[in-house]
Amino acid sequence: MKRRTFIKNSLAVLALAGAGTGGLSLLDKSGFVTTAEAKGFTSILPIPPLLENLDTSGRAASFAMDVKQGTVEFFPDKPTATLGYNGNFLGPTIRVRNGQRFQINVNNSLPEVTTLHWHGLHVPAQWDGGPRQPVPAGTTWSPDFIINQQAATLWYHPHAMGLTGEQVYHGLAGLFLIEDEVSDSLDIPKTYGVDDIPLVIQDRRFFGNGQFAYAQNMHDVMNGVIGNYLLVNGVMQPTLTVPTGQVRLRLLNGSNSSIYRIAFDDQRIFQVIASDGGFLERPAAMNSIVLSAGERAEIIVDFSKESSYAVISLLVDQMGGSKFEAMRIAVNGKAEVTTIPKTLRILDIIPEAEATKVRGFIMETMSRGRGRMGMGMMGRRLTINGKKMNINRIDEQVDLGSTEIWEITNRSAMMMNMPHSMHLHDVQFQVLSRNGRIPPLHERGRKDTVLIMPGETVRIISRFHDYTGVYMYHCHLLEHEDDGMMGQFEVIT
Ligand SMILES: [Cu+2]
Repeated sequence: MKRRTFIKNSLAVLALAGAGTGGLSLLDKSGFVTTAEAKGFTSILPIPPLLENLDTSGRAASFAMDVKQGTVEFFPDKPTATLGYNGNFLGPTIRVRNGQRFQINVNNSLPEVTTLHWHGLHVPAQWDGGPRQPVPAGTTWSPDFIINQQAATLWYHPHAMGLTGEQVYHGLAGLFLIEDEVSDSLDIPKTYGVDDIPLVIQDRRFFGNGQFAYAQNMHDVMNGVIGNYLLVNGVMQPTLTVPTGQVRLRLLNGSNSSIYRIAFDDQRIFQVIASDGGFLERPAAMNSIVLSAGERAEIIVDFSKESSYAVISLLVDQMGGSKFEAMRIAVNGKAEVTTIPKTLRILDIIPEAEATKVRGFIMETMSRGRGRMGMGMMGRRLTINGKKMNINRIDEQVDLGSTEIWEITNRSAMMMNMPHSMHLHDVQFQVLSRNGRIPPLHERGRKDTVLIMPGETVRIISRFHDYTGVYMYHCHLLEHEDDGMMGQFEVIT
């Protein structure tokens, strides 16, 4: 991961050069703020408000979402221009039930086009919210569909052509939780904001005037826009107070292009109970977990043995970049849940023999034979199967009702050892293998986004059921996606 050391080293050197001036004045030559002046963990972790309608009488859950501009004072007296859903930064947590009819009016109050993509949702193509469903400035888009999948921690964010990275960076993202009879019946922490805690983890960098330093120069496109400040639910260095018992954390790597290794300062073991698309068969014990941009995991952490007011730190290692003390967790109060179940749900395993087709996808940082440094590479870098996104071209056609294996290879050229994060719309897939090996326990449930390291081949299997139409597959490093590392598959009858 040499790719990020350039930024990091240059920032570190310049930060040292400016040491002593304090706070916001520590800038490097490019004008980025380079020191994380401590907030001292004095802020309380904000919990995004719930947008839900638990009426199960058959009526639709109807919501309104305003996509708007705002400001946030990440630094005193330097308001940062932001974007938010129904607020200044990030959005509410939508919570629905499997089988519920979901209606929402998405009103675009921005001066530019946006879209709203339901990341991980199995929805009709017309309501997917990808680049094919633009919501022009000043208009309203009104999806209406039936929730048709198991309990999971999903999320939503904009996905307009070439604008995804910038809009997400400025604050457009929120969680989307689905509950079902299994999540109801399991004896796991499920009181939202008390022992069931959403954590949207993102990094940002800032200019000295407090504005987000979002650029798409060539370096940032290739490496992703990597931040030197860490936000959890939109706040730097917050503290969360939890009860003395089992606590469920719903982790989202909501960064644009970072890969996070998440752990606790005492290296404690926690139980991973869910991947992107829902519960695992049984909890997987780990003491750190890697999430690439767009991936989620639900973990349960045992705080039952802590004394009152014990403080544990959540650490986020931006692999190849900075290491952050992201958040502190103070333990206090009566436990709601003290033990967790040994089994979670029967996995609906997709047998390999069910697949009728195998497709290959090469994610490449530089197209072979055209990779000479110079003008020739400008339009060709970051491709899938040698192509960049073209909204007028369907790259793959898939039969409705079929099961397919997709073999995805990260073939990074020399000196361009770039990880990628492959995301498919429409489906929740199952990982068959990583470089020929069975994936680790926590990757054996349903997923919609998968990290593919340089040189790796990951085989996934999915069922293309229920809906026809055009969907995207793309790298979820958002600067790669915006540069065209994306293709379209059409499900046909
Ligand atoms: Cu990528």
